[in-house]
Amino acid sequence: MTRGGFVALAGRPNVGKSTFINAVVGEKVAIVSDRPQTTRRAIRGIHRSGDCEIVLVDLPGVQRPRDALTSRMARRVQQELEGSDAALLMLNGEQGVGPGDRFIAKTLVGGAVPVTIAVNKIDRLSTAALLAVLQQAAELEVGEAIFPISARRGQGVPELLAHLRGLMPEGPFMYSEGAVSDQSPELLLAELVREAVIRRTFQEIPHAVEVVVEEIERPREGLARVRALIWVETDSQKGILIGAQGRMIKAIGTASRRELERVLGCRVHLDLSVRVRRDWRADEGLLDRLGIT
Ligand SMILES: Nc1nc2c(ncn2[C@@H]2O[C@H](COP(=O)(O)OP(=O)(O)OP(=O)(O)O)[C@@H](O)[C@H]2O)c(=O)[nH]1
Ligand SMILES: [Mg+2]
Repeated sequence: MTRGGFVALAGRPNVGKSTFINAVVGEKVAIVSDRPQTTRRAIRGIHRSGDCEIVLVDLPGVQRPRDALTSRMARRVQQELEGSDAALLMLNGEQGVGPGDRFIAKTLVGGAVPVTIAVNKIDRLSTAALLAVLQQAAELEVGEAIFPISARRGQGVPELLAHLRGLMPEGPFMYSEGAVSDQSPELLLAELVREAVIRRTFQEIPHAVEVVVEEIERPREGLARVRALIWVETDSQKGILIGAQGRMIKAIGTASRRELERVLGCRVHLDLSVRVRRDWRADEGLLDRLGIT
């Protein structure tokens, strides 16, 4: 008999949820950055071992909603948590437990799904600091187990996975063998371009950017042509993204193309353009079409 289920990842922005998913899946399915609020959609990353399939659901970091975009992100987190078989509450060991973590923990207490806590980034901690943060995690009084991990280095990840496996109900596999995520190729490529943008921009720009891949063409063996639009909200943001003599957009293009070539396994011709799309974050119809639901 096989087992399998969904594990939803809850936690503040920037604690390392997407890094953890990539580590477990063994491939980059979710983009990562040191800016908060990188993840916008629930992304399913699939891990199969032996008779057990764990579908990890990467989620946006929980924060106070400011607009239609962040309201949808918050609602998605709630829905995914309710629909999963287990919740993994991730904490940033380097920062310790704060009010944001306590708020999320409260929403998980008394829910129908079992909660496990992961204290991440222990590669940055002394033994004394680790013990202190484990104590704080225990004081959240949620969850039946706490695992210290480093998503970046892999420490503690096998032990955590073994525990999660034990929580999965009996049932058939939901994804075919070798599947790593439920994202369309267009979405994955758009996300990789967005990651390149986020990593090179500051302040409000990472939040104001969305990327849409309009077309992936295969004109011949060994070559893909990808057409992508980078949306920003104002002309001044557009100016920054293009940069003096087009240097910024060129750097973004080079970095993105490298990632796209890695994923597609062939040469990529990337056609990038920057468009101003005012208030896209407040446009409910547009957010629907972007799959941010
Ligand atoms: N030192 C260290 N850094 C880590 C570890 N895991 C993640 N990070 C870093 O933490 C930052 C945030 O990682 P993400 O995986 O994007 O965090 P997230 O929780 O998905 O963030 P949101 O999508 O914004 O909610 C990145 O700079 C990662 O490289 C870890 O185990 N150790
Ligand atoms: Mg993330």
